[in-house]
Amino acid sequence: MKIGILCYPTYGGSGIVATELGMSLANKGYEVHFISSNLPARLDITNPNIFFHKVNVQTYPLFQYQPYDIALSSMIYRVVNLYKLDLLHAHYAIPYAYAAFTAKQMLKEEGKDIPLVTTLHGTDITLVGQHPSYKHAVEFSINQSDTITSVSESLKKDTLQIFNIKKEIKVITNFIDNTEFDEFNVCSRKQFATDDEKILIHVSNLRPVKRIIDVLEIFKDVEKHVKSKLIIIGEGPDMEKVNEFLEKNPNLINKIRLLGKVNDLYRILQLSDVFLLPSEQESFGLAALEAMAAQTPVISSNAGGIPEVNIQGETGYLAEIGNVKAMSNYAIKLLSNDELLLEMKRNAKKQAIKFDLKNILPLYEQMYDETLKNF
Ligand code: GMT
Repeated sequence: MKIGILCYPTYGGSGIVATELGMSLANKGYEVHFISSNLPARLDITNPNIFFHKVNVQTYPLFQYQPYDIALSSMIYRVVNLYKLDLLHAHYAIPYAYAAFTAKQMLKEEGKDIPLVTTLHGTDITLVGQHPSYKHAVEFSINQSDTITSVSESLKKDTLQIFNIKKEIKVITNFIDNTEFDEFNVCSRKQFATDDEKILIHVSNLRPVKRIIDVLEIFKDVEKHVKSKLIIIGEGPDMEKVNEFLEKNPNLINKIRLLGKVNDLYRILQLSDVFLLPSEQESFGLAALEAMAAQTPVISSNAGGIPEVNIQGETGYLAEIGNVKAMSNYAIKLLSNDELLLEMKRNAKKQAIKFDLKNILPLYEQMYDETLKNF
């Protein structure tokens, strides 16, 4: 089967899921064509079954905004025709489902068509998608998709509440390739902490929805009770808030390491003791699952789909959004009890195994087969 994957190339969760899915399909013999504005961050372009088609936007001085979506639908149309694709899979409704619908219309003019699968990832529904500037177009393009999937039950529920969706939404959860974690050599803890210190970690794109100040406040409280360090991985708009926090709390400067975007994320996750995810919204929380695959328990908010991934008292702890005190109390409890910490590390790994690629990939393959059969 020849599949066209439309996705964001960045480190964001939807791009990572799309890339990991495409690479796994390619390893199983599918021909996978990525259509994106840049080479996706984790894409192994040396795989002979993987093709990358960059969307080129012609800049023209008349335009205040360059029409990316038109260039994208033209590229989808061209790739489908040239490589005789069997199916398109849009990851994130905006603009991918919309651009794919337009490409399908162009194909129909020539008596051709191609099935479209749209996977909803989260903010395309809960944040950006419901803004009046996009809402009707998003609802329309989701309804025009031949198959709709969502990465969690919670996101499915939100989608049905926010939009008038006329088709079934199939939940296929995000996944993790545990082998990628198991094959890694762990970094030395000494690079980040002394033997008697615990390591807390947060990984995100530092957007407001991630509530980075909660991460910092949780650590500020934990650090008073448990000797510890905090590692923050990622870049984003709220980095300025981190700097302001450090200016107000200079005693924490040597206890918080800001690593920016790192490539060997897994190695650092593996030496961490607790992953903090106090998000305002999270359709699934792939970052939490990655932490669990690295045997790191999670202390999180109970936003969106997080409770489907992080299990209270088993793989970590959950509290109401913004309840910093509860989250820091949980962290203190966990980090002060080595036996409990070890048990939760083991449970976290068991949970990651439930979401392993080998369990989820067949669900995607089955969904593709059904989509083609019903087309
Ligand atoms: O929030 C992010 O870090 C990026 C965002 C995205 O759109 O790429 O992630 C969303 O999709 C991920 C993959 O399905 C989910 O694991 C994240 O929970 C979801 N983010 C939100 O819902 C805020």
